[in-house]
Amino acid sequence: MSSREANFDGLVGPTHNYAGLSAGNLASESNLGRKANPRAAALQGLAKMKALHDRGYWQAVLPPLQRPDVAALRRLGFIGDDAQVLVAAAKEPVLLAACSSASSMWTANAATVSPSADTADGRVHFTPANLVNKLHRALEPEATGRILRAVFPDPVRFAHHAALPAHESFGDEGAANHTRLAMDYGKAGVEFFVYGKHGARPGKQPHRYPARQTRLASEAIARLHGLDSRRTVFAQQEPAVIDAGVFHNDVIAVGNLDLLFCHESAYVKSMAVYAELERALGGSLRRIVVPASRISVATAVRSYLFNSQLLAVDGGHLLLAPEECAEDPAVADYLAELTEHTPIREVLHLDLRQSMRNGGGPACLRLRVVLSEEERAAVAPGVWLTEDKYARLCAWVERHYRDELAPEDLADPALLKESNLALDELTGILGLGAIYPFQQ
Ligand code: SUG
Repeated sequence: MSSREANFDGLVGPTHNYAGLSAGNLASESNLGRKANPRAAALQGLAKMKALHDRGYWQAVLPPLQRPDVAALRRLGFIGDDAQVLVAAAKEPVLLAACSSASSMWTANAATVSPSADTADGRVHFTPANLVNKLHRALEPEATGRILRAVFPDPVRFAHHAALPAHESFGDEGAANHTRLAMDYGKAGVEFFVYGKHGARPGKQPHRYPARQTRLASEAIARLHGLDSRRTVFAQQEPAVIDAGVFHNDVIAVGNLDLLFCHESAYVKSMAVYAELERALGGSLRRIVVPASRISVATAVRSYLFNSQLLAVDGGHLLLAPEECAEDPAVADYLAELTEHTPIREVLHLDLRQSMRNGGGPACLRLRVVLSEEERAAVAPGVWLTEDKYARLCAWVERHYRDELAPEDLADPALLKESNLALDELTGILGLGAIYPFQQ
């Protein structure tokens, strides 16, 4: 039975804002305090989902986590009813912002996923990322795991693991540092893990910004998922690029099927990495390696060229890039040539500016899950995007989301009420039942 790739996009939550929470993510740092537009953010994300659905791709929606996370604020010692907790927490704006971030929208960081063709027990395996490097993101894994279990419920087809131990040695950022290459979606493929540092041994690592992913974490996931070591490749990200703002591998590389599109500075000993991928793939790896002479790392980070989605089309690939790529002359020139002499047949630009200002481009907003037809039929049916679901979700956003939100608005008890009301209704639209703690 044929397998295909499905994209599970994170729906942007009602608290989307710019709190400058991610050191090493240049967009997040530079947009601190700017007013956000949660309504536009959610609609931009939905428009991306719709564009891919319209082109015939399997497209699904993952609901946002409940924010502000009042339970987390209580764990930090803020007391009283919900409104009192928020007012008290407002005196510690960094903590309130961390507990209010809509960062679960970047579902490339939700989990690492291995398709059933790659795993020893023939199930699709999921390990939620522990995201230990950033306080606001470290609050995600438990609830994310709960949502993944609700969306992929069948234990015969889907295996769910707990997030790795919440310690820096096992820093794990999920699919953002994991690429699956294969000659065909349904055939055993190569799982390619990229880490920033080892986790237990000293060695090459960035000086300025953190290496969020460790090799120890990637190795643990490969074991948990029952991957074949002959088809598993580990590579270190070049520390200098992390220091230049490449906080995840998906900011400097993207792969799909037998194609790898990356910057020449992405990896330590890149030639050896390509050779290993080629050997593991057992077929010829197609590579588009962009030299610094064409596009500098700084331009790649600014434009988010490599955070594009690479999708299979007849006889090649479609590149779904952020609009910022069309605005940068060097990137625009490069992309114009790309379709002439590479397997990339078409480039589609989309406006995802609201998410981009927090360092989240097209690829950050989606979790890729390769599924057979039977596995697809075992997914909670209500999460698939359809024409009708798209219309209902847009109307739902228009009804519940604010069009302006600043970090100081996070203490507003009305925002919590609005958000919970919206999420309660959303679980009905997606047919997911009571997934949020406030619904229990
Ligand atoms: O973890 N930004 C996210 C962006 C994640 C992008 N994901 C991938 N590359 N796959 C992060 O740094 C910023 C939130 C703020 O500053 O308000 C934030 O969390």
